[in-house]
Amino acid sequence: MEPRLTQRSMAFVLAGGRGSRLRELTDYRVKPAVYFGGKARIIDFALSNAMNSGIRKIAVATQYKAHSLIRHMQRGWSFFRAERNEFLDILPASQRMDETSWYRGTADAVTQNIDIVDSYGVDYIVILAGDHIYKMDYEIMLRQHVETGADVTIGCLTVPRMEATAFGVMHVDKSDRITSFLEKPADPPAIPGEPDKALASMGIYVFSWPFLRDLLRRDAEDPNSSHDFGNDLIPELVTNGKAMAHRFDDSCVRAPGRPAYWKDVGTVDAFHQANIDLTNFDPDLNLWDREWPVWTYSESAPPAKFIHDETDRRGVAISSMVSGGCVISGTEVRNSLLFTQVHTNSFAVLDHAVVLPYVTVHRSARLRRVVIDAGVEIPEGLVVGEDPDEDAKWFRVSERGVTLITQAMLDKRDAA
Ligand code: ADQ
Ligand code: ADP
Repeated sequence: MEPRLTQRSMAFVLAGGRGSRLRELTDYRVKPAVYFGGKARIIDFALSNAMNSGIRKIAVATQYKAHSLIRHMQRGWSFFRAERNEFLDILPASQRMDETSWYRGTADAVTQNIDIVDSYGVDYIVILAGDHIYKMDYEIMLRQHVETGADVTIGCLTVPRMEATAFGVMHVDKSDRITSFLEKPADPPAIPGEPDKALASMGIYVFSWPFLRDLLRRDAEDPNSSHDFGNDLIPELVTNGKAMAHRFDDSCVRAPGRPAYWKDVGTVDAFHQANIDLTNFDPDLNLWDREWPVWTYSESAPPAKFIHDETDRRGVAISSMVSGGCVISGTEVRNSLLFTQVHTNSFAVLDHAVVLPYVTVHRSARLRRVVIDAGVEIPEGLVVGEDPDEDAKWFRVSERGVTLITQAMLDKRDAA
């Protein structure tokens, strides 16, 4: 029997970019290491897609603030077995060859590891970004790539035209062959006949490995290249090769009854909204799906506990998700998402709060529309989300009025 396409393929995950629009959330960790959904980190979505698609050879290129990411993968993703020809390799920048530099562009991150990819002995490589929340079956994309004989197949989706300035934007012909590609255009070209929409690259690429290896070697010699997929390699292949679009739609997921879900949680607003959306009655992102689970490192912790305290205040959570190890004592929690080991005390109120792990909320704090960084100690009586001017004095208030609270901000406030 022929091996499955996914067995002849590897995933190469680019996880080096900071994600500076997440502001202080990425001060100590790169965007793919940012927590999401109560238990997971952002990178778990791309890694789980690879796993669930049947890909068991994965390389993750890291550079900026990689400690948290590396620790997470060591804890949560160490079940790959070399005896079964399965690998998950972490490839930090600037440890390869004689380079003193970090990875230059995204393509350089692969070029510097050509020998490692060679050692996997795969025919195909799926290049992924480690910083999106989505569920996608890469096997379908691989199959399309092989059937069309493309040089590169690019995952793409329809986005509002005005949001497409952050993406590579393409035009395609009737067969979905890409006829033009502009990386992050200031004035994105619309889909013909749909003036408010644009076809955007998801930054997901499938290549045959020997083809990409040759391309990378040529690119490495090119003094005019910034060694980046979106800026250099993809535009070149659209002009001089055969680049095909793979449309991300409901046929690319195995999530019965739910729409295809893809989100870039790149800003504090988008991050807050996507997390809070999980508390909806019927969220678009189904984390309960046993066909397509999101794998992660899960700390062992006792079940969440809700305490009716000595002052007769009830600890309750309504329309919320509360992770293991949490203790909700005499606190009212509404429309909120609490990660592992969050402890809250009497008379406190949490409303539309995204609370990362190991946070303590002391008595009588009232927090509305907040993102609280990991490990933060919220002092007694702190009120956030009622007076935007006061909040902005100490904390980071987003465009849409979500307040990000970190320990460094609280320490500064304390010192003042
Ligand atoms: P961006 O996301 O802006 O656009 P980029 O900053 O290159 O592109 O990041 C892509 C991925 O690579 C991210 O996961 C990032 O963490 C990682 N990364 C960035 N620099 C890296 C480096 N030097 N080494 C290792 N990893 C690195 C890209 C495409 C667009 C497309 C969008 C979709 O260029 O065409 O539309 O992705 O989000
Ligand atoms: P972890 O991976 O340890 O669960 P985080 O992603 O929250 O946690 O943190 C990433 C790294 O940054 C960790 O090494 C953590 O110890 C460090 N870190 C977090 N907050 C701070 C801080 N305020 N000052 C210095 N280092 C920090």
